[in-house]
Amino acid sequence: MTTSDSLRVGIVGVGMMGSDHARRVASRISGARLVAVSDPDRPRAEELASGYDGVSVHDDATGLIGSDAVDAVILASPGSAHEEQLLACIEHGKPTLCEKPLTMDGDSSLRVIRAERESGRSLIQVGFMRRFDPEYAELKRLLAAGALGRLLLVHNTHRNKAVPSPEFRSEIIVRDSLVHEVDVARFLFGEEIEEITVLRPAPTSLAHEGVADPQVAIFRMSGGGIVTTEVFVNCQTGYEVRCEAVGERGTVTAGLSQTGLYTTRANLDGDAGWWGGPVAPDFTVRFGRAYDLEVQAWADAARTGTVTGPTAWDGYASTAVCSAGVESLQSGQPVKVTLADREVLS
Ligand code: ISE
Repeated sequence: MTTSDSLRVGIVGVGMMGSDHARRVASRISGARLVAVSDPDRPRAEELASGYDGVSVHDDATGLIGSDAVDAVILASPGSAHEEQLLACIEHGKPTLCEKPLTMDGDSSLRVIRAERESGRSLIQVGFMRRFDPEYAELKRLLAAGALGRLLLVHNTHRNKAVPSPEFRSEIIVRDSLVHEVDVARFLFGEEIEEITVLRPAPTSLAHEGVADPQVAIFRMSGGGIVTTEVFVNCQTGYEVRCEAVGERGTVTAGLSQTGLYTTRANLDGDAGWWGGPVAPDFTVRFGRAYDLEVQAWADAARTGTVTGPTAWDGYASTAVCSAGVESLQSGQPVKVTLADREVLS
């Protein structure tokens, strides 16, 4: 395609994230347009398509991926469906933005990397949107410019108001939620994670029966730095995601300003007033700008046949760390992370 053609985008999976991306591609991304959707829940896909002009509905992901009317694909389906769908995207040479996790374990992620390498083209970007959040991006820029000196520690907070599905078990918290901070750690340090420990404090009574929530993860980076992360997916208040980097000569925190307006209010029930502001209800709100920047960067790169965001390797490395994390969650012990050799991977 030439750079003047607009990228015809198909979206696989139109749940919360897929429908959010559909709105984005249809209205806010330049050089791209929404042309197709698919979802196992066909009425849901039809309802979404009916809101836009010229969007076709496919019975299944394979049909959408193989369609000549689709140039590029966003995979917003569950992680367990990704391997097969990614292999189809590679086979058809379609640039793909794949929501995290890349796949559910290291071996399947490696199969995807190998297929992409064999195709001779860079096709896959993984949906680690925090890298595109203006504050996280500025934090990374400050670190790279040496403003804090050497990076020593990172402390992350990752809270969701609640997860309605009882299927969102303890392991899923690691693979689907903690995976973001796995990527943040690799991104900020520019190193791999060597060892992971996932602790289970006494759980909140508001989690589903038997679910370890909250969790506290500790990563040891290859250069010796340490990253701590609290993940708490039933915190009740809202979506709170922050990251504090501690360097030799200072600290920087991203995510404190997510509340929007600072307000003071009279308290009608008592004599003292309130100060504060709203907490974002969910990730589509908190990271709305980051998703816009992420999808724009993906579409721009796809139109020129490149990938500039997180790659399949980033997806593989984070999946491998999460598999070790699940092992640690079960044993309570630190678990070493073993990655394939990136250079000799064939
Ligand atoms: C969800 O899939 C996300 O990606 C959100 O960013 C994360 O906060 C949430 O816990 C995940 O379930």
